[in-house]
Amino acid sequence: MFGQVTHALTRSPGQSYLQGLTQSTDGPPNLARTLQQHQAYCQALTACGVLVTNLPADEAYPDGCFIEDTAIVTPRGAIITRPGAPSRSGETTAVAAALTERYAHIARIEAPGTLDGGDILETDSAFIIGISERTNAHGAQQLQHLLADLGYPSNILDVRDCKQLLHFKTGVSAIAPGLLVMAPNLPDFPALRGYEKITLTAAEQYAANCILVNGTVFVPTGCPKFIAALTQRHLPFIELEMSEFKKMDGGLSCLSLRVP
Ligand code: CIR
Repeated sequence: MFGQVTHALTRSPGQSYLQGLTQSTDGPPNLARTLQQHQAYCQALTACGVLVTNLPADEAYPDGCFIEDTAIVTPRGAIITRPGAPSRSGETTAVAAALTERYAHIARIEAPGTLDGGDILETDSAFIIGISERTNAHGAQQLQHLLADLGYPSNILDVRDCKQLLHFKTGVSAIAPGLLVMAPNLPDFPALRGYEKITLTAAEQYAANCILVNGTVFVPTGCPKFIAALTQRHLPFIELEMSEFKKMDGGLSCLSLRVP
C-alpha cells in the first residue's frame, strides 16, 4: 500500500538547533516550542500506527533533526546520502548505525556526488530525483543506479532554476496513489505529468511539503484551502504546528525517515 509506514527514525533537535542553516526571514526559532512541535510530530506518527525510534540530538549537528536528508529507505534496501551542505555531512554516521539494525545491506552515495533526501520524491509508481543546490548530477545519477539495482525506476529533473525551493520536495509531495500536491510556481516537469495535482495558493505553499502516513496526510496548520481539497477527496488528515521548523527551512517530510 502506498504511504505504508511501519517504523520511523526521528532525531531530537538539540540546543544548537538555533545555529542551523536557514534562509527564512521568519526570525529565530524558540527552542521550547521546537521541542514541543517535534514531540507532537512523533506522537502523530505513533497515533498512525508507526513504531518511532527517536535518536538523541548531537549538538555538533544543528540541522540533525531534519533526518530525512541523510538516507533513502525502501522495502528493498537503504542508501546513505552525502548531504550537500558541508556542516551536515557527519549527520549520516548515527543514522547509518541505526539503519544497520534493519537492513542487511546499505549502499552509499560517494564523492563527488552529493544528495539530500529532501530531493527524492517517491510516488506510487516511481522515484523522482531533483538536482538542487544540495543534490548534484553525480549524486542523482548514483542514486538512479542504486535504485535500479533494487528494481526501482526513477527520473531525474533539475530544480535549480526554482529559486524558492531548497529541495525538490519543498515544492511537491505525493499524498495518494496518482495524486500530488504542488506549490503554485512549480514548472510543468514532464516527469510529473500523468498525476492528478492539487495546486496550492501562494499563501499555503509551505504545505507542498507534507507526508502520507498509513492513509493519513500530515498537513501544517494554517492551510484551510488545502484542507478543503483533502476533505473533498475524503482523505483523512492531521494538522501539525510547524512554525519553528519553517523558520529553519524544514517541513513535514524532513523530520522523519519512514520505513515501509
Ligand atoms: C537545511 O538547510 O539543511 C536545514 N535547515 C533544513 C533542511 C530541510 N530538509 C528537507 O527539506 N528535507
